[in-house]
Amino acid sequence: MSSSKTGVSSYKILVAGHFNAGKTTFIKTISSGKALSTEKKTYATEEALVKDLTTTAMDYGRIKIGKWELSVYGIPGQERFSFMWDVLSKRTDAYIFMVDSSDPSRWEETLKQMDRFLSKTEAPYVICANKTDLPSARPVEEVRDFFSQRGGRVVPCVAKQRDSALLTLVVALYELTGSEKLLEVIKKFMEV
Ligand SMILES: Nc1nc2c(ncn2[C@@H]2O[C@H](COP(=O)(O)OP(=O)(O)OP(=O)(O)O)[C@@H](O)[C@H]2O)c(=O)[nH]1
Ligand SMILES: [Mg+2]
Repeated sequence: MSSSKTGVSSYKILVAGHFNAGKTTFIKTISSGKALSTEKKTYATEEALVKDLTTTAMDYGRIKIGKWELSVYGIPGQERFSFMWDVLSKRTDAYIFMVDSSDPSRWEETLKQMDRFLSKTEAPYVICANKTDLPSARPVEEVRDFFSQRGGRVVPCVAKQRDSALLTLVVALYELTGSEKLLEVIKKFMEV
Protein backbone atom coordinates (compact mmCIF):
# COMPACT_ATOMS: atom_id res chain seq x y z
CA MET A 1 0.00 0.00 0.00
CA SER A 2 1.15 3.56 -0.66
CA SER A 3 -0.57 6.89 0.04
CA SER A 4 -0.15 10.21 -1.71
CA LYS A 5 -0.62 13.77 -0.40
CA THR A 6 -3.92 13.97 -2.28
CA GLY A 7 -5.36 11.23 -0.03
CA VAL A 8 -5.29 8.60 -2.75
CA SER A 9 -4.21 5.16 -1.50
CA SER A 10 -2.77 2.59 -3.88
CA TYR A 11 -3.36 -1.08 -3.32
CA LYS A 12 -2.31 -4.27 -5.04
CA ILE A 13 -4.95 -6.97 -5.42
CA LEU A 14 -4.13 -10.44 -6.70
CA VAL A 15 -6.70 -12.61 -8.45
CA ALA A 16 -5.80 -16.27 -7.96
CA GLY A 17 -7.72 -19.46 -8.68
CA HIS A 18 -7.74 -22.62 -10.73
CA PHE A 19 -7.32 -22.99 -14.50
CA ASN A 20 -10.31 -21.60 -16.45
CA ALA A 21 -11.91 -19.94 -13.38
CA GLY A 22 -12.26 -16.60 -15.22
CA LYS A 23 -9.36 -14.55 -13.81
CA THR A 24 -8.28 -12.95 -17.10
CA THR A 25 -11.89 -12.20 -18.01
CA PHE A 26 -12.40 -10.54 -14.61
CA ILE A 27 -9.36 -8.28 -14.99
CA LYS A 28 -10.26 -7.33 -18.56
CA THR A 29 -13.78 -6.48 -17.39
CA ILE A 30 -12.82 -4.27 -14.44
CA SER A 31 -9.80 -2.51 -15.92
CA SER A 32 -10.45 1.11 -16.88
CA GLY A 33 -7.66 1.08 -19.47
CA LYS A 34 -6.76 -1.84 -21.69
CA ALA A 35 -5.68 -4.73 -19.48
CA LEU A 36 -2.39 -6.46 -20.09
CA SER A 37 -2.63 -10.17 -20.67
CA THR A 38 -0.12 -12.87 -21.58
CA GLU A 39 -2.34 -15.49 -23.15
CA LYS A 40 -0.88 -18.10 -25.45
CA LYS A 41 -2.20 -21.24 -27.06
CA THR A 42 -3.12 -23.84 -24.43
CA TYR A 43 -0.97 -26.95 -24.48
CA ALA A 44 -1.34 -29.92 -22.09
CA THR A 45 -3.92 -32.14 -23.76
CA GLU A 46 -6.58 -32.07 -21.07
CA GLU A 47 -6.58 -28.27 -20.69
CA ALA A 48 -6.41 -27.68 -24.46
CA LEU A 49 -9.80 -29.40 -24.72
CA VAL A 50 -11.28 -26.82 -22.35
CA LYS A 51 -10.14 -23.64 -24.11
CA ASP A 52 -7.73 -22.34 -26.76
CA LEU A 53 -5.84 -19.70 -24.79
CA THR A 54 -4.36 -19.67 -21.31
CA THR A 55 -2.45 -17.13 -19.23
CA THR A 56 1.26 -17.93 -19.27
CA ALA A 57 2.67 -15.25 -16.96
CA MET A 58 0.22 -12.68 -15.57
CA ASP A 59 -2.71 -10.34 -16.11
CA TYR A 60 -2.69 -6.71 -15.10
CA GLY A 61 -5.38 -4.05 -14.93
CA ARG A 62 -5.99 -0.78 -13.09
CA ILE A 63 -9.03 0.95 -11.74
CA LYS A 64 -9.76 3.85 -9.37
CA ILE A 65 -12.68 3.40 -6.95
CA GLY A 66 -13.27 6.53 -4.87
CA LYS A 67 -9.97 7.42 -3.23
CA TRP A 68 -8.50 4.00 -3.89
CA GLU A 69 -6.24 3.28 -6.84
CA LEU A 70 -6.17 -0.46 -7.46
CA SER A 71 -3.56 -2.43 -9.39
CA VAL A 72 -5.12 -5.79 -10.07
CA TYR A 73 -2.89 -8.71 -11.03
CA GLY A 74 -3.93 -12.19 -12.14
CA ILE A 75 -2.00 -15.41 -11.87
CA PRO A 76 -1.73 -18.08 -14.58
CA GLY A 77 -4.00 -20.87 -13.31
CA GLN A 78 -2.04 -23.79 -14.75
CA GLU A 79 0.30 -25.48 -12.28
CA ARG A 80 3.03 -25.55 -14.97
CA PHE A 81 3.29 -21.74 -14.72
CA SER A 82 3.28 -21.72 -10.91
CA PHE A 83 6.84 -20.38 -10.87
CA MET A 84 5.13 -17.00 -11.38
CA TRP A 85 2.92 -17.27 -8.30
CA ASP A 86 5.50 -16.23 -5.70
CA VAL A 87 6.69 -13.36 -7.90
CA LEU A 88 3.16 -12.07 -8.39
CA SER A 89 2.15 -12.38 -4.74
CA LYS A 90 4.87 -10.04 -3.44
CA ARG A 91 3.40 -7.10 -1.48
CA THR A 92 -0.19 -8.12 -2.24
CA ASP A 93 -2.67 -6.17 -0.09
CA ALA A 94 -5.73 -8.39 -0.71
CA TYR A 95 -6.59 -11.58 -2.58
CA ILE A 96 -9.53 -12.68 -4.66
CA PHE A 97 -9.66 -16.50 -4.90
CA MET A 98 -11.79 -17.49 -7.84
CA VAL A 99 -13.63 -20.68 -8.75
CA ASP A 100 -15.79 -21.65 -11.70
CA SER A 101 -19.13 -22.36 -9.95
CA SER A 102 -20.01 -24.89 -12.64
CA ASP A 103 -16.84 -26.98 -12.18
CA PRO A 104 -16.51 -28.30 -8.59
CA SER A 105 -13.84 -30.78 -9.73
CA ARG A 106 -11.37 -27.88 -9.80
CA TRP A 107 -12.29 -26.12 -6.55
CA GLU A 108 -9.67 -28.11 -4.65
CA GLU A 109 -6.96 -26.46 -6.81
CA THR A 110 -8.10 -23.04 -5.63
CA LEU A 111 -8.20 -24.25 -2.03
CA LYS A 112 -4.59 -25.44 -2.30
CA GLN A 113 -3.55 -22.10 -3.78
CA MET A 114 -5.32 -20.36 -0.91
CA ASP A 115 -3.29 -22.32 1.64
CA ARG A 116 -0.10 -21.60 -0.26
CA PHE A 117 -0.63 -17.84 -0.64
CA LEU A 118 -2.12 -17.22 2.79
CA SER A 119 0.59 -19.14 4.66
CA LYS A 120 2.92 -16.19 4.09
CA THR A 121 0.63 -13.25 4.75
CA GLU A 122 -2.12 -11.74 6.88
CA ALA A 123 -3.69 -10.10 3.80
CA PRO A 124 -7.50 -10.21 3.68
CA TYR A 125 -9.28 -12.14 0.95
CA VAL A 126 -12.61 -12.99 -0.62
CA ILE A 127 -13.73 -16.06 -2.53
CA CYS A 128 -15.30 -15.34 -5.89
CA ALA A 129 -17.90 -17.85 -7.07
CA ASN A 130 -17.68 -17.02 -10.76
CA LYS A 131 -19.86 -17.98 -13.78
CA THR A 132 -23.09 -17.96 -11.77
CA ASP A 133 -24.85 -17.13 -15.07
CA LEU A 134 -24.31 -20.69 -16.34
CA PRO A 135 -27.28 -23.06 -15.93
CA SER A 136 -24.81 -25.68 -14.67
CA ALA A 137 -23.49 -23.38 -11.93
CA ARG A 138 -23.73 -24.91 -8.46
CA PRO A 139 -25.57 -22.81 -5.87
CA VAL A 140 -23.35 -20.31 -4.10
CA GLU A 141 -24.14 -22.09 -0.79
CA GLU A 142 -22.25 -25.11 -2.14
CA VAL A 143 -19.17 -22.95 -2.75
CA ARG A 144 -19.63 -21.49 0.74
CA ASP A 145 -19.78 -24.98 2.27
CA PHE A 146 -16.70 -26.09 0.37
CA PHE A 147 -14.60 -23.20 1.67
CA SER A 148 -16.24 -22.94 5.08
CA GLN A 149 -13.25 -24.32 7.00
CA ARG A 150 -11.02 -21.56 5.66
CA GLY A 151 -13.52 -18.75 6.27
CA GLY A 152 -13.69 -15.80 3.89
CA ARG A 153 -16.65 -14.10 2.32
CA VAL A 154 -18.01 -15.82 -0.81
CA VAL A 155 -19.23 -13.43 -3.51
CA PRO A 156 -21.34 -14.70 -6.42
CA CYS A 157 -20.02 -13.22 -9.67
CA VAL A 158 -20.31 -13.06 -13.43
CA ALA A 159 -16.86 -11.86 -14.45
CA LYS A 160 -18.11 -11.03 -17.95
CA GLN A 161 -20.43 -8.36 -16.52
CA ARG A 162 -18.82 -5.15 -15.29
CA ASP A 163 -21.25 -4.38 -12.44
CA SER A 164 -20.89 -7.88 -11.07
CA ALA A 165 -17.09 -7.98 -11.31
CA LEU A 166 -16.88 -4.53 -9.72
CA LEU A 167 -19.00 -5.67 -6.77
CA THR A 168 -16.52 -8.49 -6.09
CA LEU A 169 -13.68 -5.99 -6.21
CA VAL A 170 -15.52 -3.63 -3.86
CA VAL A 171 -16.03 -6.47 -1.36
CA ALA A 172 -12.29 -7.19 -1.46
CA LEU A 173 -11.59 -3.48 -0.99
CA TYR A 174 -14.00 -3.41 1.95
CA GLU A 175 -12.16 -6.34 3.57
CA LEU A 176 -8.99 -4.30 3.16
CA THR A 177 -10.16 -0.87 4.30
CA GLY A 178 -13.20 -1.53 6.52
CA SER A 179 -14.78 1.52 4.89
CA GLU A 180 -18.39 2.08 6.01
CA LYS A 181 -19.13 3.78 2.70
CA LEU A 182 -18.18 0.65 0.78
CA LEU A 183 -20.28 -1.46 3.15
CA GLU A 184 -23.33 0.70 2.37
CA VAL A 185 -22.78 0.12 -1.37
CA ILE A 186 -22.34 -3.62 -0.88
CA LYS A 187 -25.51 -3.92 1.22
CA LYS A 188 -27.55 -2.60 -1.69
CA PHE A 189 -26.53 -5.58 -3.82
CA MET A 190 -25.97 -8.53 -1.49
CA GLU A 191 -26.53 -9.78 2.03
CA VAL A 192 -23.53 -9.27 4.28
N1 LIG B 1 -20.51 -17.91 -18.71
C1 LIG B 1 -19.42 -17.32 -18.23
N2 LIG B 1 -18.22 -17.56 -18.77
C2 LIG B 1 -17.15 -16.95 -18.23
C3 LIG B 1 -17.24 -16.05 -17.15
N3 LIG B 1 -16.01 -15.63 -16.84
C4 LIG B 1 -15.16 -16.24 -17.69
N4 LIG B 1 -15.84 -17.02 -18.54
C5 LIG B 1 -15.31 -17.86 -19.61
O1 LIG B 1 -14.50 -18.86 -18.99
C6 LIG B 1 -13.37 -19.17 -19.81
C7 LIG B 1 -12.11 -19.00 -19.02
O2 LIG B 1 -11.90 -17.63 -18.75
P1 LIG B 1 -10.45 -17.04 -18.48
O3 LIG B 1 -10.66 -15.63 -18.08
O4 LIG B 1 -9.55 -17.32 -19.61
O5 LIG B 1 -10.00 -17.93 -17.24
P2 LIG B 1 -8.61 -17.89 -16.45
O6 LIG B 1 -8.92 -18.16 -15.03
O7 LIG B 1 -7.88 -16.63 -16.73
O8 LIG B 1 -7.83 -19.13 -17.06
P3 LIG B 1 -6.24 -19.46 -17.01
O9 LIG B 1 -5.49 -18.20 -17.16
O10 LIG B 1 -6.02 -20.41 -18.16
O11 LIG B 1 -6.02 -20.12 -15.68
C8 LIG B 1 -13.48 -18.24 -21.03
O12 LIG B 1 -14.09 -18.96 -22.07
C9 LIG B 1 -14.38 -17.12 -20.55
O13 LIG B 1 -15.09 -16.51 -21.58
C10 LIG B 1 -18.54 -15.79 -16.60
O14 LIG B 1 -18.74 -15.04 -15.65
N5 LIG B 1 -19.59 -16.46 -17.18
MG1 LIG C 1 -6.02 -16.30 -17.41
